[in-house]
Amino acid sequence: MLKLEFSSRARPWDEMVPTIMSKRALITGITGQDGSYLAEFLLSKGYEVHGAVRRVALEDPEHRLLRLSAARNQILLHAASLESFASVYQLVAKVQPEECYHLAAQSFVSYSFDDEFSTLNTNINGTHFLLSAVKDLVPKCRFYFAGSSEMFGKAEQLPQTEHTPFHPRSSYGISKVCGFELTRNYREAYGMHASSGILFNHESPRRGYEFVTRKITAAVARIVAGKSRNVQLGNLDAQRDWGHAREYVRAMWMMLQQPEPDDYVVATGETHSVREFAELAFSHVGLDYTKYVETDSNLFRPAEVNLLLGDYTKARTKLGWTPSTTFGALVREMVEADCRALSVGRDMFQGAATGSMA
Ligand code: GDR
Repeated sequence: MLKLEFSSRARPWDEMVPTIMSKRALITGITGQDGSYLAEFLLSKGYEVHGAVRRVALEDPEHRLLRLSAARNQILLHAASLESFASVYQLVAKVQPEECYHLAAQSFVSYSFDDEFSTLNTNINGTHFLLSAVKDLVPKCRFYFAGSSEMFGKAEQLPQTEHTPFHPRSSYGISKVCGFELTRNYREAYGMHASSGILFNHESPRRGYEFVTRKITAAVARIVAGKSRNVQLGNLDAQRDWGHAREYVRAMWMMLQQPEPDDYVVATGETHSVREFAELAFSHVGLDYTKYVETDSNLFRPAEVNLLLGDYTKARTKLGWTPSTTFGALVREMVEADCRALSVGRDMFQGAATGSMA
């Protein structure tokens, strides 16, 4: 945290010099993959970082705050429930943020088919409550909403841009369209600096185990360690535009530094199937994925999003943002991290360790 204050030896005219204070940011969803990278990034920029967490997270920090271990002592955490307007209002009143990053959501698409009602309630109300509280209490606060490529769903264009019509295929996707429209409406109706990132899939060693990439890389490590024999997956033919989460949080911050609020696609411009991901992950430890991957029809979704590919031209030209981690480097980093956690695989890693797209 950067905070310059005058010493007792300050001279009278020093009062003319403005005190440099750090900016105050509030992150919802700070315990997740993106929240933890964003917290670290904002700290590196000298921000005072506040995070909203569930009360249970404070009661079980060893597990629930694991991703925050590097930043834990430098951030301020507040127990809050995004399902209660009163709680959100109190949170914003207490923190008085200058930038607010709203990342918290029920973010697992598969689960949204099991419980549409809670997904819609939590995701839509959470965004609405926060926007409303920010408008009332800190109207100059810059607001970021975590939109998603799932809003494109059964996409009508390839690649997808900020102008591609939405056709969500799950209650999760619908909730994100609603949050996106709420954010746009608060921008237009109340003049708020409110922006949405339309982020395509972004992964890292901090990804939750329920998502397909981490499920695969964790399975590779367990198989190498002799703890598992195989892994069950659903639709191997789904194609996604996969980038690195650490780079995507930088784009969030860049959006809030612009003079005008706007919406941006954040993607790599490259798409790969789940099958390709599995093939590469297993081949990195010298294994043939066909011997270990089984398909389970129960893991197919009632309505699938088959192909996502993002065009990030606007983010590149207006924000100056570009991705740099290749698909191969992302898969490798995740496999190696999972293998390292089980102390296996070091002598098996295949291929050169180049991480850049350039
Ligand atoms: P997604 O991510 O739904 O794209 O949303 P996920 O990793 O869950 O699925 C990607 C694709 O893989 C297929 N798949 C499986 N998925 C899971 N989870 N488990 C499996 O066993 C499996 N087998 C095949 C899926 O059918 C799908 O096509 C992610 C989330 O982070 C969202 O919150 C975010 O908004 C979007 O990315 C951008």
